[in-house]
Amino acid sequence: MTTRDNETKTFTIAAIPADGVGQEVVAAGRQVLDTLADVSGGAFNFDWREYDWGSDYYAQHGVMMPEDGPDQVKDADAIYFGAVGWPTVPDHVSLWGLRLRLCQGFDQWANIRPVNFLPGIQSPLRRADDTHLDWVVVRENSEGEYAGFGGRNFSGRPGQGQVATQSAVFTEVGCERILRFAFELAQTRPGKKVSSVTKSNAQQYGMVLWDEVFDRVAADYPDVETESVLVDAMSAKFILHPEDLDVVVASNLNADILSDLGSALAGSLGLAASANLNPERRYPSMFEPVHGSAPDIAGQGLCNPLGALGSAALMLDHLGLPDEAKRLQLAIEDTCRRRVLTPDVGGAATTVDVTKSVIDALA
Ligand code: GGG
Repeated sequence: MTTRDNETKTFTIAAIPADGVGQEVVAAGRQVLDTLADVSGGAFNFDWREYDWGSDYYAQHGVMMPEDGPDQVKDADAIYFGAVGWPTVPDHVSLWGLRLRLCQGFDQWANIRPVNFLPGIQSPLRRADDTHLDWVVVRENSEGEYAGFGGRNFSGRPGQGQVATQSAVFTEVGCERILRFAFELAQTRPGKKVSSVTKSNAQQYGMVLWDEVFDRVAADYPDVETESVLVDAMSAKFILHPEDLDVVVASNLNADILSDLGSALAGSLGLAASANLNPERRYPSMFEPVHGSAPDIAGQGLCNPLGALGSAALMLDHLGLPDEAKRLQLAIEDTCRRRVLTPDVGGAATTVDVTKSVIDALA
């Protein structure tokens, strides 16, 4: 961040729209954030640096991003990301070549995925008090099942007994930092509860270590209610007793799955925002909608920009602009209340209509 004339703060943001609808939602987010800067009366602005990395870049260069890509964005105040994945590139190649490379390279070990029930959006739960529901999934984002450990044997003999191993890695340091993060987040929320999710009856090494660290860390937060729940039971609880949830902390894979379930219950994956945080602020954090590139609707102006706009609100908070974050969140809620909605949440509006509605509510 730089300050000009002791007045205007300039935030350098690396925008990486990447694939499919990522292009549309990052464009929407940039417009909305520039509007907020315009109405701030010169208090701040954004210096956007856009990168053309992704599956098209792969088609030309054989890699999702250049070798020195992380170096190119390491000094940004934040990264604003779209979505990764396209049918022309194997999914594991695109994911590891771009999104996971940035998350792991920048030690963005805490992934925050709020589950927000917005006014005017019909939840499949169909409860009278849906809009009172609000919980947050905290995802361990650097190790666990996505540590990248494993290998393939006998791959030259397809159909004749190939073997693949994929190990989950749980370190005591990795468990402790994400669990403390969850407790500290819970202390800022009215619910003051942490639900820790594992499958430690079946995964008897790493997830038992997680449970043990959870019990040890919990003792330092006597004001926070706790529970340990197996992931299968937690999936049922999301649907049957969502009012019992506040902060739900889980390993990389379990939280990835649970956060999709949560956003579907809130009405649509298209609404879900997320922050990949390097809490020490040694490296830039990355803000992105939870959804992927949605090749089936990409380029048609039909995708829901609200997940990306909610992620922009999380980014504003991270940049030290909590009032602007709140203002953007209220503009999102206003748009939902007026039912300017894309088809995934039962409306007929386009991506541009929804973006314009949020901008109108801000201006
Ligand atoms: N904007 C999120 C995104 O592009 N997700 C694609 C994906 O497959 N992500 C897997 C993960 O979250 O680890």
